This record gives sequence, C-alpha cells and structure tokens, in this order.
Amino acid sequence: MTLGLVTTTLALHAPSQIAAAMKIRASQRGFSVVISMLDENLPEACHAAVDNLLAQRVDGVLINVPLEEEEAERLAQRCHPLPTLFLDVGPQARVSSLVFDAFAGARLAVEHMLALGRRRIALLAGPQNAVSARLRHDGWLAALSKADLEPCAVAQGDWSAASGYQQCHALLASRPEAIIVANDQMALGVLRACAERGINVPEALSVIGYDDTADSAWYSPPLTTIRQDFRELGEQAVDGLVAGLTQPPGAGQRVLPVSLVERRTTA
Ligand code: IPT
Repeated sequence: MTLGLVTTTLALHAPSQIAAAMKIRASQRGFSVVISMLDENLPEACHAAVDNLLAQRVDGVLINVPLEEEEAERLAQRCHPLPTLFLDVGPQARVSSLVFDAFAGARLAVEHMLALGRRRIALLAGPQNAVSARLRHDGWLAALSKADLEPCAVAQGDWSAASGYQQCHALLASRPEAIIVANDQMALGVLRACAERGINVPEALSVIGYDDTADSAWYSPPLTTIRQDFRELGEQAVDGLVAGLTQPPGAGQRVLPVSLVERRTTA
C-alpha cells in the first residue's frame, strides 16, 4: 500500500524532517510514501500535487502545506473517499488534522523570557500567509498582553536563515533585550547578525527559536527553542492515516504538545 505526501518545500528543515519521520514510520508499517513537493504554496499547485498523487493510485493522503480552511476542505473533498490528514491548518477547518499546540508554544517562549527578567521583547514572525506563523504571532501577543507588555518591535521573515539575518538588523534598532523567533532557521540568521554586530548572546540579548530541528543543539551558542517532536508527528500522522483506511477518520483536530528546551542562547 502507498501513502501520498503533499509537502511544502523540503528545502526547509522542519518539513524535510517531518517527511523523513513519515517515511520511517510508513516503512515500519509496510507502507511506501510517494512525495509531491510544492515550490510555492499556491492553492492551484496544491490541487495539482494532489491530482498527481491520486493518478498514482495512493491509498491515503497526508498534506503538510499551510492551508486556509476552505482550501483544505476542498482538497479533502477532492481526495474523497480516500482518507486525508492535514498538518498545517487552523482549528476551524472541517477536515481531519494533526497539529502542534501553537498557542502553548508561543506562551512558553514569552513566559521563559519574562522569567529571565527580559521586558524589551522583539518578535520575528514567520510569513503571515502561513497559518502556523499567524498562530505563533497571535500567541506571543496574547502572552505579552497578559503581562501588560507589547513587543518593542515586530518583523517578519520567510522561515529562512537569510531572512532572519536581514530582519534582525531592523529589530536591533529598537534595542531589544530578547528576540523571540518563529523558527530555528531564522534564529540561525539572528545569531549570525548578532555575532557580526558584537552583541553577546545571551548576556546582552536572549534569543529563542521554535522547532528544535536536528541541528539546533549545534548552533553557536546552542539554541534555546520550543521543541516540536517531528518523529512523534510522523508516527502519529502515519498511524492516523492508516487507521483511516479501514474506518473513515472524523473531521477534527488532534493537538500534540510542545516543550521548552533550554540551551545557551537565553539567560
Ligand atoms: C513549520 C516550522 O515550524 C517552520 O519552521 C517552517 O519550516 C514551516 O513548518 C514550513 O511550512 S512546522 C509545520 C508543521 C507547521
């Protein structure tokens, strides 16, 4: 039996580690995985990728592409009666989905900075056309406002280290004591920008990422981050889809927990 995976670009670390985790679980369970990768997250491209997998007669479809509710619902209908599982949709979408707890992740990052006594906090968000980036951003603002704070600056990158590097220079103009970053790759760019400007992390500036990708413990300094367990996601996604082959999965969102991993970029 064959599972199809439609994924956002595998040039990004998180989706590629998620795809790897799915491949591993699928092969443990005797399934193969066919991957259809999007260069750009456009709805038409996603539809074409799904059609491509259906033409290859896959038995179920996993979709790791940030999708608005209606787009996800349309794709699920297109795949019907095959089971589908979405990995990057909001809580309102009437499809079967498995996601990490974005709100808890955002709150953990803010609370960690507040516990360290940091008050001038800048935010480096992900691309706001991605659901997960918006949820993290909203979660940061909610957690800050609970402490009667507002960010001292906000910038937006595109998940890449290059964008983190560029946006960091803009954020530093507001003299933050902390930068909360929407993913580890952008945090890598932030660390490089700080090193070039002679800013000591974590003494002068605390930096936290989001993902805990495989290399984040090897950044310099090792990155404090919010861990999303991609191995767990891959396992649960494949097991959930396989269960859906025999009994149709209900529409609904399952939420996986995230955790704080303290390393050496925060103090
Ligand atoms: C999300 C990652 O956290 C982020 O770093 C980026 O790679 C993004 O994917 C790409 O879409 S994880 C996703 C399951 C919400």
